[in-house]
Amino acid sequence: MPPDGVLWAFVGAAVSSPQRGLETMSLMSLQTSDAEEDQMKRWTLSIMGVVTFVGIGLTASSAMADHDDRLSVSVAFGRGLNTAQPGNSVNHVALPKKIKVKEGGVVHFLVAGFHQVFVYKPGTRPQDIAVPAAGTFIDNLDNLFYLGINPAGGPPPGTPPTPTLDPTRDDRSNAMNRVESVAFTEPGTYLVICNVRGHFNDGMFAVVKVKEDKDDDD
Ligand SMILES: [Cu+2]
Repeated sequence: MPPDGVLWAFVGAAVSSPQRGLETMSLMSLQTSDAEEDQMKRWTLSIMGVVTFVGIGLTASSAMADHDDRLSVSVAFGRGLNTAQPGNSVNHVALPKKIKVKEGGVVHFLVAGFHQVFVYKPGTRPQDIAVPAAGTFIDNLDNLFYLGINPAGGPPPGTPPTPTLDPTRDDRSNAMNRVESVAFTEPGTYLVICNVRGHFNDGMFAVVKVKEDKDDDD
């Protein structure tokens, strides 16, 4: 067990920056006797050991979290139901715009409001999407990788959305608000768009970058 003074000194160093704590202690040791100086040196070494150990622990755990994050990634598809009023472009967004996932991973699209997830295979860019001049949906099926659930109900087409208790708020339906989990088993860059025409025109698209998994250590 370290002497009580070490723990106390460590708390002090952690509250300010560890470096400043050590500088302060170096100044103090100039004004102390040899015996006190020796003890101060031991404390300093102990503190440095503790700080290093804590640092290694934080680095290792954040690296592991990062690894797991890239196998199971959440994406906001719509900013949130509090911004989902009709005509409100605040909700016409996919975040983040650059989604990174490892090969064999899964992206969970957290759909908030009236949206439809379309994912295209590598090779399709936003400017390749042929947007019709009118209509609710784009429905460009060329090079499509994943066709998401239609927020207007279905399949089959024409199926009404799940009713809610409040008939004036059909945006609270769980036919619109849902999670769609999409697996990416091949590396490449995939375009994701909202198939609602006005939303895509507002910039509601993102890319999923699927990175080859070369790790053999797990
Ligand atoms: Cu949308």
